[in-house]
Amino acid sequence: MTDKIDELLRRVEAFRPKAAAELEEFRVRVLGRKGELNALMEEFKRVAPEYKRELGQRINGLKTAATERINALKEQLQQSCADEGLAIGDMTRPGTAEGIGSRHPISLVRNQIVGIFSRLGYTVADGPEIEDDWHVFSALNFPPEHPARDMQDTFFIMRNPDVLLRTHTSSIQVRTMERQRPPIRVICPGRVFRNEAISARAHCIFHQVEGLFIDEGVSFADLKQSILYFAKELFGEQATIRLRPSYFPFTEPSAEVDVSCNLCGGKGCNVCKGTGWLEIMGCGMVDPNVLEANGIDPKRYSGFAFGMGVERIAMLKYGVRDLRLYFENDVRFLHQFDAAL
Ligand code: 2U9
Repeated sequence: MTDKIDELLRRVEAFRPKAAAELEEFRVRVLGRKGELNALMEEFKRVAPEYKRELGQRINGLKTAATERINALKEQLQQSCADEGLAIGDMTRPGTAEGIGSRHPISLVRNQIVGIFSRLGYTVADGPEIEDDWHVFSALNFPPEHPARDMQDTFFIMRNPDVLLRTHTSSIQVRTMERQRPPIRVICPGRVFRNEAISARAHCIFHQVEGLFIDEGVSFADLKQSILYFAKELFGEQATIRLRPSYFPFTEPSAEVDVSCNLCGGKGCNVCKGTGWLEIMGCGMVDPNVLEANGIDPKRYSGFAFGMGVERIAMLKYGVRDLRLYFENDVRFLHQFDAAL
């Protein structure tokens, strides 16, 4: 019985009516003739004499607390109606607007990126976050001594070197190649995990979107034109790109892609550090070793792949200076994206 009394007391204290009718309904339910308090009184009659004193005091306390709270709430409601010059029960009173949430900036930007490639004919693919060595490293031409395989860089589960959190979404493309023959055209969004210290520029969890296109006769020119189309769709028609040579184990040749700075129009500012360019992604022609390891004949087929960090793209697009803001979920930050797509 003590539990029941305490539970009702908690409900009384937590009750926040929006309208007088709601308060009256609550009052009848708690204090009315057939209400919850009287039901407790009935139960009290059957309580053993040695418990009567303590329980009686508790029920009386509950009755006083409920009456006082309901009266106070009634006064509050009357006051707020008086402030607005309206009477209780006035059906013309404006309603109370419920605040609704908005999409997270990472979801917004991921959807934009995926939408652009979907319109180019890519299908969206998904895969597990907990992976094995083959799908994250070996199938992608990572040599056994590559530093990414190190505990310093990768989260292994239960110290098992074959159970790990994926460090890139490339494992989704590997799984796509297992079940599909070329032509393959997939876009793979997802969360990835790296053993990194958290700072304004790095996080141990972030989001990637990667793409893979394999068919007969796919060339570097196809790659460049696809990326240019993507950059113009995302940053505007004025955007241009440049490719700088780079290295990844899974692509050859490989390149880093820069887009012309959308803040200074390429003249140079503090965001692009005076260069006029912002790095947005990496890309390259799929290494023949990768095609072969995944059962695709490199003499017949070629392909390109690309990958980007969604947090980074969102930072460049919306001028976000600190990556940690994405993970704090402070509504004052999130509501700034209400108007975005
Ligand atoms: C297969 C073959 C090739 C995916 C690629 C990149 C280049 C790249 C980084 C961008 C910033 C990761 O988020 S980041 O740190 N990615 O530069 N990713 S090409 O290449 C693949 C994937 C799958 C089978």
